[in-house]
Amino acid sequence: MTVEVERKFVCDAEIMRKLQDIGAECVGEREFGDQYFDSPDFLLTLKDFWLRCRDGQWELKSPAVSEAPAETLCTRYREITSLPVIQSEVSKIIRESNCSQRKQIGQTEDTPICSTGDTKWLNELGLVCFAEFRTQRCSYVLEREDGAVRVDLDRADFGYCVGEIEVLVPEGGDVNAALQSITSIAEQLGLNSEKKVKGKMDVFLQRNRPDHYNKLLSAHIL
Ligand code: V4E
Repeated sequence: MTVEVERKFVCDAEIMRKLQDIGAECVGEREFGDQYFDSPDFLLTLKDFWLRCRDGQWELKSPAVSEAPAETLCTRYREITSLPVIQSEVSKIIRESNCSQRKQIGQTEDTPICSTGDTKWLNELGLVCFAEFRTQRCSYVLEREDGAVRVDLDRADFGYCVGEIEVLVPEGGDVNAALQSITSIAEQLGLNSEKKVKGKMDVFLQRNRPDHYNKLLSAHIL
């Protein structure tokens, strides 16, 4: 389990030059496809849980609890990539939320929900894909005394571009140090906007799933 500490930023035409100027090394470009899943009544995302399959690789992001002070421009999410752990966490949330309905249709707490089938577990938990898009990503790495910082420049296939400065902190690691590294790199890159920048999902939902988007806005998730 790791914690992803991240700050998004608006990419301008100069960003690649600025990254080179501060010593960031381009480590490659790739394209990937994401599918995000939730129940039709948004049980996961309304709890700020994001279940994703990226080119066959599953990941669950959920809000990280840490002692580092709240900071509006950076997000912190716990990342889980083990499918059995993901299935167990997601089952728990769905079961807790649906407890009474499930009992009415004859299922009990002991009913096994996850099975080995490829996507059978999604059907069994009533999860559906609510967002699907592809991203072209150009990645840079900046080696610092306190560790490596990654900067990704993303272009989604629905025409939205966003940059991210990201540090992965191992379990129990120093989230504060990660926040400081990110802030220092943002300053070096001349990112002085105090406004939170929208992620790809924010823009995707706003354009394609306004009901879902408005529910998440009302719940202060986005
Ligand atoms: C956590 C989250 C979502 C899941 C996707 O996260 P994100 O880091 O935006 O996407 P991506 O493609 O860069 O993933 P990576 O390659 O880093 O794993 S979708 C919405 N959220 C919540 C969220 C939020 N509330 N505010 C901001 C600024 N970002 C994300």
